[in-house]
Amino acid sequence: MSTPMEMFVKEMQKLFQPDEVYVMNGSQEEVEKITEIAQKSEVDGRIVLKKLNGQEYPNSYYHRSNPNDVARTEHLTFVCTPTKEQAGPNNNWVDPKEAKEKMDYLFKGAMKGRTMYVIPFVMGTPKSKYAKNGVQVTDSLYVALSMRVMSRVGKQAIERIGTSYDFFRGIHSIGDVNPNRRFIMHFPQDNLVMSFGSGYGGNALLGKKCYSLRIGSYLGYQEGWLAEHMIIIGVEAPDGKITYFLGAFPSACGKTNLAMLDPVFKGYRVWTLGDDIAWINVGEDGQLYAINPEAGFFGVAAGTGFKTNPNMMKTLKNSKFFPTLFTNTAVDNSNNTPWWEGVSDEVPSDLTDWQGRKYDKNSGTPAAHPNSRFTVSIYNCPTLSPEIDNPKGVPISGIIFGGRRKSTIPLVYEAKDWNSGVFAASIIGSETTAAASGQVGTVRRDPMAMLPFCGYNMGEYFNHWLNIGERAKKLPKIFMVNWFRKDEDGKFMWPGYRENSRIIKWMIDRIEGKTGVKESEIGLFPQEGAIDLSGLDIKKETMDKLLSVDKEDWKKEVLMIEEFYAKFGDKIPKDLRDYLKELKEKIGV
Ligand code: SAT
Ligand code: MN
Repeated sequence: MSTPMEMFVKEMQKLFQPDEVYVMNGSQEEVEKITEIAQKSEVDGRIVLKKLNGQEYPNSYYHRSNPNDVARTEHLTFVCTPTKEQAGPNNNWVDPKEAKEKMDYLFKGAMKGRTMYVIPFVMGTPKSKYAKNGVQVTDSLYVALSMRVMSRVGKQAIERIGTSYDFFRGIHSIGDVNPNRRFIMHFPQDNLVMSFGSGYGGNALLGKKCYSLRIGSYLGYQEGWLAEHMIIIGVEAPDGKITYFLGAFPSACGKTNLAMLDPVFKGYRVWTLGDDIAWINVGEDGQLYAINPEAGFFGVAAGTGFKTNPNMMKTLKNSKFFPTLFTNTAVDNSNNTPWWEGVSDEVPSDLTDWQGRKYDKNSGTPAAHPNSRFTVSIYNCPTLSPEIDNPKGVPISGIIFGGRRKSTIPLVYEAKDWNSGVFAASIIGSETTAAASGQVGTVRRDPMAMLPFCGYNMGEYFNHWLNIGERAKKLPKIFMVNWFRKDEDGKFMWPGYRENSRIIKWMIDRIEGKTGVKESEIGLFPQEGAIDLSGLDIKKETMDKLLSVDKEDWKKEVLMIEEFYAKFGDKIPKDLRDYLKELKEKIGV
C-alpha cells in the first residue's frame, strides 16, 4: 500500500514525465550532492550555481536568474476560490476548474529530460503543534536547495506526514521561464498551489509566501489563528527581561534589518526569531504566541552592509549550516565574492553585474539587482533567540505595523486598544518596492503588509483580526511606525536603522506602563521627551514634525482609505467603518 504522499508523487510523475525522481531526505550529504550537481547543470542557459570564495563567504554559491524573473509577479498570482467574492478584491481570481485545466496543460510532460525533486517539508519547528507539513515537487535545483534552507526538509517531514492525507501540496515547474506562460495559482480549499514558469523565491519556494501566508492565512481563518507577514523579535533590557514583538512591514522595507537590530543603548539587545513570517495562536493562557514557520532568511542583499546590518553580514559570513545562496548580486572578479550596492563604499574595479555583463561604474545603473537576494539558514545568525525551537512559540507583548511613506504618517503612534489598532493597520499605505515587478514608489494601500499575501477576502480578514481580539485575554499593544519620512529637500528626517531602537525602547516603556501619552486625531503620541534621544543629533522641530498630524495631508489620506474600503463594500466590518467615519470627522473631511 502506498502512503498518500507516495500516491501524490506517483501522480506528479505521471503528469510531468521526468527522467528521474529524487525524494529529499534532508541530510548534509544530500545538500553536498545537489550543490555538486547544480554546479555542473545548466538551466535556462545559465549554470545553476557557482562556488564563491569560501574564505570570505564559507559554503556560499552564486545564482543568476533570467532577467525576466527577478521578483514576485503579483499580476500573475491568483487565488482560485469557488467564488470570486471569497478571494476578494485584494486577489486576482480564476475559477478553480479553469485554473487547474490551464496548469495541467502547462505541466504535462514539462519535466521530460529533467529530474523531479520531491521536497517533504515542515513549516515551523517539527515538535510544535502549530507546525504544518507540505510536499513540493520541482524541477529546479535552485528551488530544491532554497527550500532546504528555508524550511525543515526530509525525514522529519515524511515521518510527520506518515499515512495522513493532511499535507499541503506544492506543484512547481520552472518551465521555460517565459513570463507569458507564468502563473502562480492558489487553491486554499484544496491546500494546494500550482506554480509554473518562475524560479523566483516568492513565486517558486512554495512553502514561503504561497503556503505560509496565502494558504496559511486561509487555514488560520478556518482554524482560529493568524498567518502574518511579520518579523518576530525579543528585546532584552539591561535587567534581563525580554519583551517579544511582532513587526509587519511590506517587502523590502527593512524587516530583516529590524529583525537583527543592534540597539544603540548599552545593555539592550535584540534576539532574532524571524524576519518575514509569523504564525500566531491564542495560547492556553489567553496570550498571543508566535512561531516562525521558516528556517532561513530570504533577504534583500542590496543595501545590506556592516553599517546597516552587521548581524546579517555576520550571518552570511558564518555559513555553518549551508548552502548560502546569493541571487542576482554582482560578482567581484578580483576575489570571487558577491558584491552589491551598500556592502562596501567603494565599487570594485572588476565587477560582473547581475546580468553577467562587465560592469561599467559610469553606467548610472546598479551592479546588483535592487531585489538581489541571499538565502541563508537562520541557525547561522549570531543573534538567534534560544527560543527559536520552542514548540509553544514566544508570548507577544507588542505588534509594530509600518509602511514606507515620504509624508503624512508619523514616526510612531500607539493605538488606543486592539480594535483601533486593527483599524490603524487596515488603513496602512506604502510605496511599492523592487520586491514585486511593476512601478516602484507609488503609494498603495497595504493593510497589515498583507495585501499581496492574504489568501481570502480582506474584509473578512479584518473581521478575523477583530475576532482574535475577542478571544484573547491578554492582548499586545499595537504601534504604528514610519521610518521613511522625508523633508522638503527629499532627505530622510529620521536616521533609521540602529536608531529605531529608540522607538522600541519607548514601546517597552509603554508596555510596562512607565510613560504616558498625548492623544491625537489618529492615536496616541509619545509625551514630550519620552523618546530617549541622548547622543542623537536631531532638531526639536524635526521631532515635533515627525510626531504630529498634518491635517491637510490626512485629508488626502482619508480619501484614499475610503476608496480602498469601498472596494470591499459591507465586507469591511462595521466597527472599522465607524472608526473611519470618526477619523473623517476629527480630520475635518
Ligand atoms: O516574496 S518573497 O518571499 O520572495 C520576498 C518578499 O517579497 O517578501
Ligand atoms: Mn516578505
